[in-house]
Amino acid sequence: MPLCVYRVSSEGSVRNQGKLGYIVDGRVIDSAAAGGPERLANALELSAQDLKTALDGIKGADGVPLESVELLAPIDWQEIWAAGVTYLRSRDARMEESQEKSVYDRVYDADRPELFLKANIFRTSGPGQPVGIRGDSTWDVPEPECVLVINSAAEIVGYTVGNDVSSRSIEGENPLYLPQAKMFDKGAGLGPVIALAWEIDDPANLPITLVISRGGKVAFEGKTSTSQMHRTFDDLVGYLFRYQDFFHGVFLMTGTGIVPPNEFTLEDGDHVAITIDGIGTLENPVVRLA
Ligand code: DO4
Ligand code: MG
Repeated sequence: MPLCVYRVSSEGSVRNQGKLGYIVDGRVIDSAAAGGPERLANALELSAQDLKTALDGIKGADGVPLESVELLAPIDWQEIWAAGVTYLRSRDARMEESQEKSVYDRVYDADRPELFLKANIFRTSGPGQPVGIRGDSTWDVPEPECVLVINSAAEIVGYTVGNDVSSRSIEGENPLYLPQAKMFDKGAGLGPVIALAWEIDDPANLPITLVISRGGKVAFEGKTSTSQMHRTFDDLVGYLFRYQDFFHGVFLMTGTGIVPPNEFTLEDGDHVAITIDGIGTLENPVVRLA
């Protein structure tokens, strides 16, 4: 029974008119109307136990069929942060693309992880909405990542699917260009829903698949699992919350373990599907930003 952010018609803005929904047996319950948390931010201000209690209290309320709503990126006031080089495959790919190989090798083995600010709601695409590739980049990839949904008390209360769309040509030229390789309009994909932490049996063992289609044919397909991560989720959360608070909660992309071969780059019109077992599939078309 996951959480979602949704709208019931095409009226209103995709970015700020989303309601918090609780999906029970194929119905979407309007959390605010049913007496639950009004927005995602309010849900993430609660402890995990209080959120569970609040959702238990509304699960019998009336809802509308899931097919009748438009799912939006499941985010409101939170920042999206990201961890890098948490899988061996990511370390190897960065060392191949970069002129500064040792920074990736060193961070893979260091105690302190690589953490960077990735996006907010205004740069994030929900299910079915286009993700962007930069007009000034020549080598672009999707990065399929398990995303932690963390409350203000640093508890992991949910998981969603993320796409850390990245420019390999810009990051490869100089690691100091990382913010430009990572942050741009439509540069993050998120959704389709937030699976609640207490409903996921083994988050450290979730299969992740990526399928990129071009002209109706599969152009690349890859698989990994969160079991291949070189760090634990708790370790990443611990570092993220060092010396900073997230009053409305925060998202953390946990790094990619799937990187297409070096000759592959995303193109305008591609279709990206990322599946994490137990959470869902996030699908987005790709658009080259003008
Ligand atoms: O070091 C650059 C970013 C790495 C990254 O985003 C990842 O490993 O997923
Ligand atoms: Mg990444």
